[in-house]
Amino acid sequence: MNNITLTIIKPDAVKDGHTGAILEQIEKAGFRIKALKMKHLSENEAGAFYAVHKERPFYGELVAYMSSGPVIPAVLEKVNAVAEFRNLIGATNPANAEEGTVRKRFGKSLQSNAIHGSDSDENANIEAHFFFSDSEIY
Ligand code: 3AN
Repeated sequence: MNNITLTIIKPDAVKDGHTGAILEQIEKAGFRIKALKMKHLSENEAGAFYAVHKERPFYGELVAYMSSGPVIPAVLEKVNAVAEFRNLIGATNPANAEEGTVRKRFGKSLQSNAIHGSDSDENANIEAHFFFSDSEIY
């Protein structure tokens, strides 16, 4: 357990002005922000980030969506961060997410589901370093 996770506030949630509310919910849930930035991913960068999903039918749409506007990636710290954060954000499909979760509050659809959370400690490290160098993580 490395106690960090990587989140991305996705393009729709940023565009719709939910960044402040989402960051507030994250901090109130006990996560410490170790790194934060705004970035507009190119299609190549979005494709590289989601390379694990390359064979999935929704890959092309996912890459187009994630490069459609600026996103806000952040490295977060909490004991058991990966699992705790996935509880906070809720199910991938907002329609199935529990009441009060970030995806229930701000997600619009399976694709535009407001926020990303790493799915393992290994991927949390890889994803954190996709967006941030060691000197940008505090
Ligand atoms: P999670 O983000 O909950 O770990 P993944 O890793 O299965 O879910 O999917 C990555 C992203 O791909 C999701 N956040 C969602 O935006 C998108 N996605 C997943 N399944 C579908 C689908 N069937 N159709 C369209 N987009 C999808």
